[in-house]
Amino acid sequence: MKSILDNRPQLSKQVYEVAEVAGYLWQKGWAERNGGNITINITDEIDDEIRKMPAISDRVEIGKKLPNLKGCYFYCKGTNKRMRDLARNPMDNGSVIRILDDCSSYEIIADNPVKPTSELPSHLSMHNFLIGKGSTYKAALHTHPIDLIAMTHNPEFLAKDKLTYLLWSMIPETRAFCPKGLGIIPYKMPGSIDLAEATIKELEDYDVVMWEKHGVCSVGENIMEAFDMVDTLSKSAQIYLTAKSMGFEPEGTSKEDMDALKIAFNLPK
Ligand code: 2HA
Ligand code: ZN
Repeated sequence: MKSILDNRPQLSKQVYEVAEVAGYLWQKGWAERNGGNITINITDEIDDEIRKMPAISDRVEIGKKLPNLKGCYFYCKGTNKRMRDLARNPMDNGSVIRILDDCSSYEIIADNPVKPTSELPSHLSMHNFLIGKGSTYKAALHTHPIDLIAMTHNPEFLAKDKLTYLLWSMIPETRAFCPKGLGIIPYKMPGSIDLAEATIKELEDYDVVMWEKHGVCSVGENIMEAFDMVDTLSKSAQIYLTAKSMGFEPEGTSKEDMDALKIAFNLPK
């Protein structure tokens, strides 16, 4: 079957990176059933031939006007599709959409009319926000990491930057590779515009945000970067939980050592 990826090595590379990460999400136990979603802004890879491709779906309302997305293209995981299937076959479990000129609707253009993720309002809001602030980030990831979600069931951890400092203090890499820390968003209905709006508000200060009792959202230059930040935070959460399960409260890196790290790595916070 003909695919939009045929003879487009750059576009293929990006989509197959998504497939690689989808496999990691499944292996980690972060992607039960259809859990989680990924979108990539592929507008830079779009040529005239793609621009002329006809729609293969009806026009669909996003539910929100997103002025920076006019004429943009995204690869999106499909709603109800499984990460473990996407890992093997990204173009049957996701599709390419074009944002229309009204900036509030989209159509699917390739390869199959697979309806995009239920979290499309949050994902597209994040991309709209990123473009608006001149960011070169192209990837948005939402996933369900067991350890990090479990931590959001403790109201004490939901105070601003409480989890950030706790997780940073478990292993120095976490502060170095997730230097803005972890934003917290109180529970909201999955897939809602409310959740989308709360998410972009937190992205002002963070690259990774927790959706209380639901999951994590992260943004990055590419999907590997977005994944690595969540993976690093999850490693810290596991160190914390392992110490607790051995019966003691982990000591955490001292304030002096944390401050020295901040200076040595020239970290923002
Ligand atoms: O795609 O994870 O939040 C399924 C979800 C919705
Ligand atoms: Zn989810």
